[in-house]
Amino acid sequence: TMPKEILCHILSFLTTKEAALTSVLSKRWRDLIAFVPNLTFDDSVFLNPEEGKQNRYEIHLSFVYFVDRVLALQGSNHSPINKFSLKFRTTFVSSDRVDCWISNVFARGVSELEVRVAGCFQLSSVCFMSRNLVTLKLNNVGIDLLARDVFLPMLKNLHLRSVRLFVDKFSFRALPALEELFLVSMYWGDRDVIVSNATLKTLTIDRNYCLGTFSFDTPSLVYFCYSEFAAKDYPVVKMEKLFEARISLLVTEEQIERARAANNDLVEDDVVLRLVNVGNLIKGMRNVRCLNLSANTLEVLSLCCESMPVFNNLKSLTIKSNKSRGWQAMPVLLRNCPHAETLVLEGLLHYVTDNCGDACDCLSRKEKGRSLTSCPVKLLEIKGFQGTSKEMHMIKHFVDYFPCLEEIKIFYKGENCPLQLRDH
Ligand SMILES: *[C@@H]1O[C@H](CO)[C@@H](O)[C@H](O)[C@H]1NC(C)=O
Ligand SMILES: *[C@@H]1O[C@H](CO)[C@@H](O)[C@H](O)[C@H]1NC(C)=O
Ligand SMILES: *[C@@H]1O[C@H](CO)[C@@H](O)[C@H](O)[C@H]1NC(C)=O
Ligand SMILES: CC(=O)N[C@H]1CO[C@H](CO)[C@@H](O)[C@@H]1O
Repeated sequence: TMPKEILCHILSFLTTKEAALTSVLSKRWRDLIAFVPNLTFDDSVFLNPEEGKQNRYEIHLSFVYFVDRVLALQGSNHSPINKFSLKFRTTFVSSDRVDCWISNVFARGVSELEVRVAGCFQLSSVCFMSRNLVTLKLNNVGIDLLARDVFLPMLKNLHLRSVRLFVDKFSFRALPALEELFLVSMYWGDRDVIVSNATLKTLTIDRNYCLGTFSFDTPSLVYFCYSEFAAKDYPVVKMEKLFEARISLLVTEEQIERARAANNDLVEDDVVLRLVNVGNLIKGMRNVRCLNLSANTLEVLSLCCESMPVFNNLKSLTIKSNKSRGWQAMPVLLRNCPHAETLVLEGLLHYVTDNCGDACDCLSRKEKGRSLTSCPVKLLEIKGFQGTSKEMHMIKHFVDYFPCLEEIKIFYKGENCPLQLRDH
């Protein structure tokens, strides 16, 4: 028979309920549940809606008792624990009970904690006090937190999704080992958000609600993913070590209209000013090597052409196109990437504007293709090709004007392999 460690390892892949069910099989398996180092409790296993019993009070309570029992069993065996994951939607779990469970696993040196709740749940600050915790993932909880309650000296990964943080003055300073931070669907109101940490390497900001400013004092940041409505401004952006950035601004149709109508008189316009300030974010990213911009972002950058930095380290540029978004900023962007080697265009069709003629052949121009002739791109990848003659003309134009082009890869819409082009 298999050694105990291997059996426990296998059990770690199951949710704890399934693991506990296996304990029905034999006394040996039953004893093993006490030693499983990764615990995943998910009440959907208990509240199975198919059986129409999700409303029965005992069923809800049985989840709570089950967690209690497994933890008690493990505690009395002094077994080590790596991971504790708790997912529930029942409203029969009290905040005190969850605190007890968390304290229990913290005392046993757990390194990963995940709490995911459907609905509202108020968590105490207990989960921000652990000497051993390396990964903390919170989803859909509210926490009242004082900066002095934060003690996570080992924490490397922090994922906060829909977490309502009520803090006096939260800064990530209290997390000296932090390397990875996810801020998703957070509600910041009109506060100014500052992400400041010398050790942070990976930062993902996704669909937060933030009307104030965003600052990034993150000198070690390597990967930055930003998918967000424009903040009021970006007063500090320090990302000197940035390797890859994916910027996907969220904009409303109204913002696009105001941006297109904008002229110098309108810079008082708050909406336009926000979009102009996106330039401050882009400026801070000037050392990036791989830059990936969405169609909205490229459109917004048409308001930031004046402040566009020179991307001296940039080797690879990816642009997603959309037929209702313009390429107005494309010429200045290409001119400001003096060492780009790869250009990936995810779609070619775009909204025609005055200046795109500097890059493509939408409008006939005297100085046709001007911005391409200084661009050292060697590899051009075109994705989502639809085979229209407009696209064909554009590709021919690129071939004519990019002076260093060595290779073109064209991918048909929905295909992962490039088209095989025959030599003529
Ligand atoms: C158990 O948890 C640890 C710590 O989070 C993790 O490194 C490991 O891969 C997990 N093992 C399994 C089988 O899920
Ligand atoms: C660019 O980013 C989008 C999502 O943000 C992703 O789907 C795409 O694969 C990225 N492209 C490259 C070349 O990294
Ligand atoms: C293009 O942009 C419009 C408007 O934002 C959006 O509805 C549409 O899904 C986008 N198309 C693609 C292919 O991304
Ligand atoms: C800038 C900043 O707040 N840095 C914090 C995050 O990481 C370092 C690691 O040494 C801490 O010392 C800082 O408090």
